[in-house]
Order: sequence, then structure tokens, then C-alpha cells
Amino acid sequence: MTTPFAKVTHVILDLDGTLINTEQLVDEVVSAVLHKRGDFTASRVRKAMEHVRGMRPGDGTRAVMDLLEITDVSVDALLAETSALLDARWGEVSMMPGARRLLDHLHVHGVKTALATSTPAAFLAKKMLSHDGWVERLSVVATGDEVENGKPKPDIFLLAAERLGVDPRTCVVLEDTPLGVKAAKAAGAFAIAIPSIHDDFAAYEDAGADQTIRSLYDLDLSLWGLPPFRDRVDVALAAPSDTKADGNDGVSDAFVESVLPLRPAVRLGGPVVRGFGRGSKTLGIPTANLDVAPIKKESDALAPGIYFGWAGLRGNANDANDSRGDGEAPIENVIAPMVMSIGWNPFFDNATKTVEPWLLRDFGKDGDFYGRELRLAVLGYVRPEADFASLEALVERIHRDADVARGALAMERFEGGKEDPYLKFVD
Ligand code: ADP
Ligand code: RBF
Ligand code: MG
Repeated sequence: MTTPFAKVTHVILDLDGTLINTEQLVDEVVSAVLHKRGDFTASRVRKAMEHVRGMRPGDGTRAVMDLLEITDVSVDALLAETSALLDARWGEVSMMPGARRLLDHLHVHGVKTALATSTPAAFLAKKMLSHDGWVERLSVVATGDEVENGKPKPDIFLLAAERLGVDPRTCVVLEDTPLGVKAAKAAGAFAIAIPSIHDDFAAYEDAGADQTIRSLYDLDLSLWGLPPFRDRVDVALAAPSDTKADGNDGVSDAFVESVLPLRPAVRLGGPVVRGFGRGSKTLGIPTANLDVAPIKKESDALAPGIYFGWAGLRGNANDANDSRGDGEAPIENVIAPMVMSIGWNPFFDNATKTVEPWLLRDFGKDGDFYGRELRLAVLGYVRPEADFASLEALVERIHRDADVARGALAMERFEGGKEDPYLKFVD
């Protein structure tokens, strides 16, 4: 058993980047506006924007202008320009993976919740127009315009706790930015960081985070004395793939692992593209990479991490352009179990996000998928992406993920997923 970090009674939630996925849209819109104001490198603009993540819109605009030394326009004018562009696009914003599950869970268990957002009330209404009323289910709301000082000052969390009618020391704050974590700690609350800046976890530790997790899927409420989630499912492993007796390699030797079913299943697909050419060569584990751009919305619905499900791979029976010699039997459509990775591969520190399933079947001479259409029905989440001390440890963990996937997909509740019509190429 893990000992709890603390016993809290109330949960305070940040909005942008924690509950709703606004960060990429804001980055895109604001950086385009900033680039029009001077000859900045992309990395300088990105750094400036990361520096102000979590601030109120006015505070952030002013701070970015200072950092980039933009003087030919007023803060208000620049803010008006970005706000108008953003207001036209808030409808594109989805909830963060795991946010709906968390809010439903806290609601069902009667845990009192506060929203503590830097967004001013007037912006909040516009931002939430396309959402279906979950804000109303929160106990209290505190907005950026209601306080004297924005994050990293504690005001917004002090106000949220006051409206909840409790001491901030009985609250845990969920935050995606270092400035938000700082503000929560300054208010005396506990702070869980769920970083939206994925390449700088140290910034969250420096800010004083009590715990850092990679996504809301990994939130363990029992560590905080709150009612735990009960929706994970145990998967029994046939045998540990780690045959070394002691588990001193950072990879657990347990015979059971729990997975989080995704409801509903996430469907995504496209033609198989070339990846970094590393899977087979470096790891001995081939992964069929999908182009992320056309499936951005679907892949963003999943937190970076490791998943399992079923894959449908289109054959070439109907392919008039089949360039192989006459008389060769056509390759049939197949449905196979799969285990996949989504994210930035911390071990390799990739600059771009990949979506890459390993199909758990030996394809032999038919193992060239490039250009063929691959469809995935993702049924469950296994674990977050991790870094490893050695390549061997990474490879061992991926084989264990495959064992977990095979075990889960043999269970009645996941087995039927292979009948998903999406995976059958009927046309
Ligand atoms: P890349 O970096 O281009 O993705 P990999 O070394 O990861 O290359 O190998 C992936 C390729 O190997 C796939 O695109 C596919 O053509 C082939 N392949 C063969 N068997 C499998 C399998 N079981 N699962 C995934 N890909 C496979
Ligand atoms: N890469 C990581 O850096 N960390 C991981 O925890 C990780 N887990 C993976 C799990 C599975 C099931 C698969 C198929 C891949 C995983 N990878 C991980 C990605 C691996 O590094 C990648 O497939 C290779 O770099 C080839 O692109
Ligand atoms: Mg690959």
C-alpha cells in the first residue's frame, strides 16, 4: 500500500490546459499575432509564451510584449486582436483526456469542487459556449477579474477556498502550469501538476508541486484521502516477461496490472507512414506509424501514453495498382490485437508526437504496411509514457505492455471490440 500524501476534502481545478484543451489553440493564434509584430524566431516566441502560461490574458499579453520588446501597439489593442480571433474558435476546444471522468466522479461522490481560472468571467462564458453545462455542476467558480493579483500570486485560490468555505490547506489544486502551481502553494493548498509543458518537468518541481502526473488518467485520488476511482480493470498476466528474479530494473514483476477502459472507444486511422526507422532496428519492435495531422482531434482525445485495442489493416485485394507479380495471392484484410504508444517518447525525446501501434501478430513476408490503410479501435489505457535507464528496460517494458494488451483483449469485455464495423473494410 502507498501511504497517502495528505488528507484533503475539497478539489480546486484550473480550467485551461487542465480541464479543457485550449493551450494549442491559444499558442497557434497568439503566436501568429506576435509574429506579425516583429522578426522573431519561432523558439523565442514559444519560450515567451511558455513563460506566461497560466497568467490572466491581460497580464500574459503585457509580459509577452515585455519579453519580446513589442512597443508599437498597446496591451489592450493586442489583447483585443487575439481575443477576437480566439472567440471565433473556442468551439474547436475539447475537454482534456480524463477531465469528464474526473468531474463525473467528484460529482457522484459529492466532493465539493471549485473552478479557479485566470480567465475573466466575460471570456469564460464565450469559452464554454460549446460545452454542455458541466461548469454549472461545480460548487463554486472564481474568475481572474475577481482578484487583485493573478497567478503566480495566491489570490484566485484563496478566493476559491473562501467560496468553498474551507481552509486552503484542506484543498488540493490541479494545475497544468508552473505559475499556477506556485500560486496554489502560496495559498497553502496542495498542488498536483499535470504539465502542459511536456519537456520541462523540473519547472513544476521548482514551483513546489506536491506531485506531478502525466495526465488525469493517472490521478490517484486515494493518495489524497478522496474517494478513489473504481473503473480500472485488473488484467492477469500469463507469465511475467521479466524472468530475472528481482525487479531492480524499474519494471514491475507483478502478475496483475490494471488498465483503464475508455468509454467510448476512440477510433482513428489513416495510411501507414514512415517513422524514425527505429522501431524494428533499435528495439526489435516494429510500430506502424500514422500521420498525426489528419487525426489531431482523435489523437488529442487520448493523453500521451500506452494503449491497447484492435487494429484493422486493409489488404490489397481491391487494389488495381498492385505492383506485385501476377499470380501472387492478394493480401487479405486483417484484424489483429495491438498495443500502441502515443506521445513524444521521453526515452528518445522526440520533437514531434507519434501515434504508433505494434500489431501483435507475425506478418512474415506480408509485413510491409507502408501506404496501406490502418484503422484502430482504442479500448483502454495502460500507463503513461516513461523514460528508462536503459534501452533494455524500455524494450522489456514494451513487451510487458504487449502481455497486458493480449491479456486484456482476451477478456470478454474487450474481446468483442474486434467486431467493430469500423475495422472491417467493406467498401
Ligand atoms: P518506422 O519507423 O518507419 O515506423 P519501424 O521500424 O517502426 O519503422 O517498423 C514499422 C513497419 O514495420 C510498419 O510500418 C510495417 O510496415 C512493418 N511491420 C511489420 N510487422 C509489423 C507489426 N507486427 N506491427 C507493426 N508494424 C509492422
Ligand atoms: N517510448 C518511450 O520513450 N517511453 C515509453 O514508455 C514507451 N512505451 C512504448 C510502449 C509501446 C507499447 C510501444 C509500441 C512503444 C513505446 N515507446 C515508448 C515508443 C518507442 O520508443 C518507439 O516505438 C520507438 O522509438 C520507435 O519509434
Ligand atoms: Mg514505427
